[in-house]
Amino acid sequence: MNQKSLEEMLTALCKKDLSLCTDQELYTGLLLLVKGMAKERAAARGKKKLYYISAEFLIGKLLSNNLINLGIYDNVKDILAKHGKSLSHMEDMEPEPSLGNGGLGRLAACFLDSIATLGLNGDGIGLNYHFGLFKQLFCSNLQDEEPNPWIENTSWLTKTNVTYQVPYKGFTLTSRMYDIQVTGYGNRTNTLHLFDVETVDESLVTEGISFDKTNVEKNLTLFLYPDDSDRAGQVLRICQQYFMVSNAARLILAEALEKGSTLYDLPDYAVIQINDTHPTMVIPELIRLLTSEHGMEMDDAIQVVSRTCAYTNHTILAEALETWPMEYFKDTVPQLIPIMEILDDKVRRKFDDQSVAIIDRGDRVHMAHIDIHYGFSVNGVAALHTDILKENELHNFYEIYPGKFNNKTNGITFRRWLLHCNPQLSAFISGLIGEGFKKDAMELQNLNDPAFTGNIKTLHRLLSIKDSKKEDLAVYLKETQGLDVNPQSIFDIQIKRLHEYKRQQMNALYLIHKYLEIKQGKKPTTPITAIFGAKAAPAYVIAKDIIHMILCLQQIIDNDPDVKPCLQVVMVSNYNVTLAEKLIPACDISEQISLASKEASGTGNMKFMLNGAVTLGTDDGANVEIHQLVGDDNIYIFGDSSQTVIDRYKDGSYCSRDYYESNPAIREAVDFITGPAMLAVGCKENLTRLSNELLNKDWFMTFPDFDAYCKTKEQAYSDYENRTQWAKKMLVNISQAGFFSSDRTILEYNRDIWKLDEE
Ligand code: GFP
Repeated sequence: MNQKSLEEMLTALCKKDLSLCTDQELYTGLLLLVKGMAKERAAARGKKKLYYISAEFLIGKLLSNNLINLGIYDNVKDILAKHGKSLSHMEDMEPEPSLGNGGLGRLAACFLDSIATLGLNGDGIGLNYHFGLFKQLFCSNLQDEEPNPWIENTSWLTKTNVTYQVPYKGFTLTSRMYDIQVTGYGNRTNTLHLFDVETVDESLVTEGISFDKTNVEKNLTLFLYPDDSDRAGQVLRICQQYFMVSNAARLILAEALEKGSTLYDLPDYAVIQINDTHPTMVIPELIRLLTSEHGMEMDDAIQVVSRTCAYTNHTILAEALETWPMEYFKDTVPQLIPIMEILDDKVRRKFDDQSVAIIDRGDRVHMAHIDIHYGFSVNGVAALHTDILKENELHNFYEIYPGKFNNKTNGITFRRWLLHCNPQLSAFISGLIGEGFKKDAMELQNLNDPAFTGNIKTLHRLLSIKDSKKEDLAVYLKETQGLDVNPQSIFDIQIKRLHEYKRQQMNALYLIHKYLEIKQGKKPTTPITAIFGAKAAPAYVIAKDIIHMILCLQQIIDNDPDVKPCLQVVMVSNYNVTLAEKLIPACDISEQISLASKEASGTGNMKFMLNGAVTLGTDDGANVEIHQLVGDDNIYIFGDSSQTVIDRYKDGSYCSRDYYESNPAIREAVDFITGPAMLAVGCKENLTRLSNELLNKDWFMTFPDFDAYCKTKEQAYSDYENRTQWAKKMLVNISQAGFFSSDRTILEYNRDIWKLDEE
């Protein structure tokens, strides 16, 4: 579409001259424009369709991404500029849907983008949480939680006529489907279907994020991951999951029937990707519907469903592999019990091995076991992770079903994580190697050419882009959070969900160590700004204590004129996709320091490398593959190997106190947590609890890696001083990032699992 007709359309939608419109009116006009254009590309082509079911879709703001994918971003920007308006103001107005928690949900969003971009027939299915996860605030150096409303009168959601009856014990809920369009980059539009219940009552939420957890009709879709530390919370989660999959199952069957399926041939019409175990109940629910509503024999239904469903595992952490007491299902969705018992019975007859049972001796249902027995594919999300699944965590299953297991190393969409968040870098790359990388990310490899990596001018241009992104971030943090950061310092960034295995606490211990060194006069050559962004699950006490420690440290350093000029600690509040889009392009050092074997993949690591940050990390998750691609010289790897860690867990020999006793640096840092400086700004109970946790448990083994971490980090800081050499590392990282495009990942899913027609 040409500029003139675009302008006319926008003017018609805004109903007045663009220069007379408020930003809000323009935002609404643009939203309607995009929705209209996206609709024209919607097409239900192809017999077979993928249904990607996920509890989370961390889609981020949609306006700019859609404009880019529709190919009109620059045109719209120019049209607005002509009328004295700025597109970035409209971007700022958009509320960010908070429909995800971390990497799991962001991966789902990247996948939707790539599925549409590759012209594949595939939709997402999830829930329409009114208040999303939660909004994070800091108060007295502690995390506070508030609802995060994001749905506005005119929003990306479109109300549909699709409704179903979802049965629970003692009551039935009427659902409603809302759609969000997913525009592919220069390709078709798919859909994200979000189910909701019309009886939801937002006024139920009173203090913070607390609400009556027992009133399912009114609370079902209020929050993503409501607190499940008690029975009511756990039952609510089962109700949410069942709502998601019961609606999904009905939609999938209806669409297949409409296209002429007999349902015995369902696998020719539908493939379901179960994203982590939250959607697992789709298996028994589909079997239930096929047998009770469509007259299919039980064995046939089990066969059909098993050939339709595939499962992705995202973690080896036992606590994250869901198991639910059978009793909870009896109290909520008793209609599934006979099916689950049959599924369990079939497994028992075949395998005399408790470890692969669906219902264990304690009457708990192992959700992942349902997926593995009754799905046709089981995949991990990075090479190391899949190996660990095969060799350790799911070894007994791998022995039974070796052919089901496969790896799909995660990826990220370059539309959002390069073109949108870093147009300057994107233009720089285009200037060197042309535009081809935008469609085929592997073309980035052309950057790894001595003509570029050996060219001082090119390298210095790259550095100046990084500098400008750091300036932008500094301005943004000041404006939005009142934070002062020095753009001339090294930006060392760790942004991800707060979890002990991700080891934000190890980073904080290093910072204490560094603080103490500076106090003794050992100052870094270039000032350092350590930036954190992380939400802690509301009921995860130690995670909140870690946030408390970081915030206290931030305050201590802020008030210390000796240290502040050379070291700053900054924790941004309410870390979300929008903040990530600002932080990632500005990063020098990307912290990926999980305990080896524990981070299934990581995807932040990929976003950072794509934007020219250098990774400081353990040989874990996708870091392993990044390491292989960029080589030893362009990454900082430290710490125990995954095998060492696995062995150490097995032999149970780890004793954190031994390290504390024998390592003065560790002792000093740990003692500081409960020392006078911290107690002056922090809360004794939290700090003592955290210190005790480290001293008596340290389940994620920060102490054994501590020395190596400090040493490697110092090396990275020292290498940073040679700006040209550093720029070369940056460029090599960018050049090797192509493998981590989610387009590659999705092509592999399609080749090996989904087998949809490509358009
Ligand atoms: C989880 C895993 C990550 C993985 C993502 C996507 O993310 O290692 O990259 O899923 O597969 F832990 P989080 O939700 O923990 O961020």
